[in-house]
Amino acid sequence: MPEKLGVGVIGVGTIGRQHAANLATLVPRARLVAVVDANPEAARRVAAELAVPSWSTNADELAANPDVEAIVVASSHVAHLDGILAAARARKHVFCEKPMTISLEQADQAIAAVKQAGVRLQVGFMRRYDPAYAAAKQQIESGTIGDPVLVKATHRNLAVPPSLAAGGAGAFVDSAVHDYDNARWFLEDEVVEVQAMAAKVFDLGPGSRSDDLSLTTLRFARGGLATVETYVACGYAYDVRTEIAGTGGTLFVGQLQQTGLHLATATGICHDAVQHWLARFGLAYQLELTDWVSRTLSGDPPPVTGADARAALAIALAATDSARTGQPVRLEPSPA
Ligand code: ISE
Repeated sequence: MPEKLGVGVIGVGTIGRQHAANLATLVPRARLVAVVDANPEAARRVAAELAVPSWSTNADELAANPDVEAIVVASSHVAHLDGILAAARARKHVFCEKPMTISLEQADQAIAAVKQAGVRLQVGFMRRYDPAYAAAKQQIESGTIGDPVLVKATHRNLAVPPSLAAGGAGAFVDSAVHDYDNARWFLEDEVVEVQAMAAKVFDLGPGSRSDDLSLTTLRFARGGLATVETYVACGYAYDVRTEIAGTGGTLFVGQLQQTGLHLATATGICHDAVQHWLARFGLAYQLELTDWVSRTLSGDPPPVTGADARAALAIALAATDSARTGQPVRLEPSPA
């Protein structure tokens, strides 16, 4: 088995830069050999900071680089498909950030392209690598809570994330997609019905989104239910918590505190709060790419697939529709 994997990163904005830094410094079996960004200044800066030998603004150029054996796609959501197709054309393995694509047609195109090229595709639902979420999954698998029947998710950003402020695909696709993936993963079942409501809380100018605050209800094939709340700018913390209730117990995942420090005075006791997903899920991102690199080197199958990404996206798109029309949406089983 080769010792190290040569990796190129497409897109070095918020999450892409984090992935690049992890690959350069914290993932021992990776060699970060090239970065690309649509903004040349960002690509040049990250390459200089992390001592990356090559940078450019062209994804095909990165994919054709013989030192690049596998590619992380972390560009803007709308550009994910182009990154995956560039990797597939050059027959390089891929890790793509969530949401993998912004339409089901694009998801099918991405899945078909990697299949035809014979390369591997893993998708970035990093919560699955977070120690608390992973421990919850283990408890479920070992039967501790009996049959899991309900997932209740809270997902609040401190301030409007850049990908949402820029318009983008909306909060169901950008943010709630994590919780939809979690619900499928914890209940080990597929969603058959989606109902959602959304409200506009902030005035972000003309054309701004109308899903600042939303609630989604999911019905699963075997009868389980899930509720997902997203609030794009709650103003007090990055507040991500999930409960999984079963026939014999309940798991509570997540906390508001970043550190264990409390300040006690005559007026009360206070503590800090998690501010950003890069802090809350910092270790998860590191573990995720460490696992992706070793699986890519060893040939072990990816644990989070294009099919998982497609299923979560189908729920997000159905929720977007349901919030617009006020009607529940039935989901067809995804193609095998
Ligand atoms: C961002 O892209 C993420 O993936 C974060 O985990 C999520 O909390 C945030 O809402 C998204 O914009």
